[in-house]
Amino acid sequence: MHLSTMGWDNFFEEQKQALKKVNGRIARVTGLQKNHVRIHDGEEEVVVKARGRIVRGHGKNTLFPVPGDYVIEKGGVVTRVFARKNQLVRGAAGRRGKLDAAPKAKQVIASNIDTVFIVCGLDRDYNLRRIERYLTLIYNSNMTPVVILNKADLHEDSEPFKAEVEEIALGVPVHLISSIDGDGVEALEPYVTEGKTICLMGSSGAGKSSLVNAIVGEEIRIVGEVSDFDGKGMHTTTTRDMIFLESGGMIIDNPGIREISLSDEEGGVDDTFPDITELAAGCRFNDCTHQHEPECNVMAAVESGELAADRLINYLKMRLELTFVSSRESKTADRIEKERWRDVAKFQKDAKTRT
Ligand SMILES: Nc1nc2c(ncn2[C@@H]2O[C@H](COP(=O)(O)OP(=O)(O)O)[C@@H](O)[C@H]2O)c(=O)[nH]1
Ligand SMILES: [Mg+2]
Ligand SMILES: [Zn+2]
Repeated sequence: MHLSTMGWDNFFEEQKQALKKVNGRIARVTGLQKNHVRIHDGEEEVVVKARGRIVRGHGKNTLFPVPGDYVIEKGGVVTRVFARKNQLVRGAAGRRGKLDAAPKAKQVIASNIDTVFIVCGLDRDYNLRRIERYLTLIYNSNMTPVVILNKADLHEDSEPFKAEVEEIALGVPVHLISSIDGDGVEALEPYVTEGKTICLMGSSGAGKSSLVNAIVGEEIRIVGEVSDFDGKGMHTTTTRDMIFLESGGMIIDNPGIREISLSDEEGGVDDTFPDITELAAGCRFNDCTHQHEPECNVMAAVESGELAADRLINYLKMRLELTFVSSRESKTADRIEKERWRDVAKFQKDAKTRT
């Protein structure tokens, strides 16, 4: 293996050329735990330290390495993190029900990703609203999503699930697969060609590790394993998150996402709900909240059956959640929480009485 087959390209080469000299070796981060980083330089994989909690990055930025990063390591210590092409960011989550509910800092989970696989099991895991949340997070991170509906073997006909997801994930490829018997897995090959990096997202039990095994054709990941994270979403042991495929592609499994919360600087909610954004253009008021205003085109679409009430409810929930995240006023968390749900509850009630 060579760095260039590990996704290293001109974007990083230019950064390297801008350095006076490379003091150490260049490698890619394949896993991490608090102060330890697992790196692969194309020849060997070693566990090294990230000095303190912060490492000198590109220019004046300080970056803590995450899986997918390219770094310079010297003498067992990571000394530099190359600037990222993109980063998967878990939004700031307020600690609910506590007085000190200041939003936590945003957390970077993985970087330099070409495609994110949203893995969803066609069992109890199946949840359209959760898929919408993942989509928003991925769009906010400037990445390309693909939905993988796993465990298709549990149903005689799983096509209706696909159709349903396609309806909410507009323009996003949706694949039906079974990791257990390998059905549909070959359709994922175009995403994992040489130098491409995939990141897996999805609930515990969705079948992410099984999918890795199905793609590799060997039991290299432990199925049924519940990952061991500390409060910051970091592994408590230095596990290997990045898997190198024979095709030259890479898959990051378990990069430290257990729950999703959102931030919305890039308009990810609107990207996830383009149908609602379009309908909203027909509302009488520019700042219509689509909850109680007269001549609201969005509510009209729900009433006529053109837009699913559930979809609007999820959209409103996400909007409220984002308001919550950005709300740094002196209100107590309880108060914000109450307000946050009041409007949704009212809408749900209204929607029921309307239909
Ligand atoms: N029926 C069925 N079960 C599956 C499939 N893929 C995974 N599972 C089961 O789902 C459970 C969780 O799988 P795992 O790969 O550990 O999920 P992870 O937590 O997302 O990594 C295990 O019991 C697997 O055997 C599938 O395609 N079909
Ligand atoms: Mg797993
Ligand atoms: Zn409206």
